[in-house]
Amino acid sequence: MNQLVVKKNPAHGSDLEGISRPAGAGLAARTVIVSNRVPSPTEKGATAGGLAVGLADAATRGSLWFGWSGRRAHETATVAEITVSDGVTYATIDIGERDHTRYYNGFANGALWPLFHFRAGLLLFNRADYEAYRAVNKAFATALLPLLQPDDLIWIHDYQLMTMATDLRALGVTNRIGFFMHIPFVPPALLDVLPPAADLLEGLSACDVVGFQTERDRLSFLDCVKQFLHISADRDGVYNFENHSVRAVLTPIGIDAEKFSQLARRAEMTGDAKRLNESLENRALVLGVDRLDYSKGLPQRFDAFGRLLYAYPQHLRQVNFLQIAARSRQEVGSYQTLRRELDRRAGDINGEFSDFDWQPLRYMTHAVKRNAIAGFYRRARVGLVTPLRDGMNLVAKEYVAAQDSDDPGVLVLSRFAGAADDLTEALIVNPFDPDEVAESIHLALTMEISERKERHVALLAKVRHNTARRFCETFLSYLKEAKH
Ligand code: GDG
Repeated sequence: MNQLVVKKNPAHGSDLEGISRPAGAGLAARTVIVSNRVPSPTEKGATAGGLAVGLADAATRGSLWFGWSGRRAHETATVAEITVSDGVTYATIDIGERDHTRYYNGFANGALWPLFHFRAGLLLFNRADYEAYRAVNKAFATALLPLLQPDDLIWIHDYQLMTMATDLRALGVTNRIGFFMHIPFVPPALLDVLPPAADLLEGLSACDVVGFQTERDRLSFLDCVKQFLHISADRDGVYNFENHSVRAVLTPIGIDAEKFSQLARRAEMTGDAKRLNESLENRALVLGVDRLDYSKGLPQRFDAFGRLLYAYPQHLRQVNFLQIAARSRQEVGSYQTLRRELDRRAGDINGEFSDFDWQPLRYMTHAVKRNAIAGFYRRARVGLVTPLRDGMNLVAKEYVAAQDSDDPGVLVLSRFAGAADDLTEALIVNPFDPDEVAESIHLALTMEISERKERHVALLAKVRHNTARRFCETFLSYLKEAKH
């Protein structure tokens, strides 16, 4: 890997231009990706999280990726540090300890995340948190400003940065700005409970293009614009806000399916996947892979597995359920509560059904390497993806891509994951109904190979078609087309 580190950003233009736009890159507009976390150029794929997976293809040579360094400092910085790796420029700022607590743990993950996953009961709002959120969004805009070139396409990602475009416009930025929402969008009745609802919608409306995972999300957003900003969009989702035109588009995210299939084939009988296989001793594997997050429906999933063992005792000793639940956002109280809840339910199930030489449920809270996960998916007869609400859910797509086409496993998928709009040949379930989920796991475990293959062919075609590359190209082409 060719990596160059430049401490602190140089003045506007200057030598940064030379680094970030390699010779031969031509006159095509540069893509500037902005996201809360920037993947480490040296540890690609090491962390659990869908955003980096979906965006890997957008960070082509010559592009700039801007965001938080992952470090907490005394104060939030407004000058970025630059690293160049494989032709991509990474620019990051440190966030102040106090700002981080309020912006990230407070407003973003304590208010926006629960609300946008339809869990108004978990929402914790306070004004100081929102002020810190605004301040960090502004710091992002201020630090990005000197790095911008006139024809850059700025692409902001996700719920942590909903007001950044307002700040960029206030600083005089006239570039095209796009925003992609990785998580669901809520209907007006839910957004209404959030005091700065209109502010957030204005932040998104300062962009030229706003993208969503599903048509339901896109329409909810337009309904909110109508209700809170009193602006109606035309049939193409285009509306006028402060003398410019905004377009709400549907651009579902995907994965690099070919690459992931290869990874799974290679990983299948090596290293960790081999160890897992040996430990299973020919038993069927039911697998869940999620960040440890209440949106993923893990307690309900554990219950459903318990119901399976109770209602279909033929699976006793014949099946193992492995749940990888990589810890995340551990400083937020609701995540600590979830962890305790899962510990308890896992203990209940194993206490009830284990034998001296068989334990039905394996549950781990540390992250596993990406290639090991790919091998695990391939070994699993059932992929259990049952979020209560999810923007897309890339695990569902990875599971499909990882299967052996001659002997594929079966995907059990929540109807409340964005992925269910497309992956209709999965066994679609309501995750709030553990009996239905148990029935579907049973169906998956006993399904004839002909039906498994038929479903898998259809699913794989979709996962291969709607790739991460297609997502990036489609979004950026909307942004390039935007009237300006
Ligand atoms: C957000 C939205 C949307 C999981 N555990 C480990 C690990 N993972 C990887 C998976 C997958 C990714 O993390 C999870 O992606 P998801 O899409 O399922 O979920 P979120 O992280 O919540 O992502 C979501 C996504 O953004 C993209 O727009 O689909 O709806 O919530 O790639 O494989 N990776 C490693 N170790 C783990 O233990 N290495």
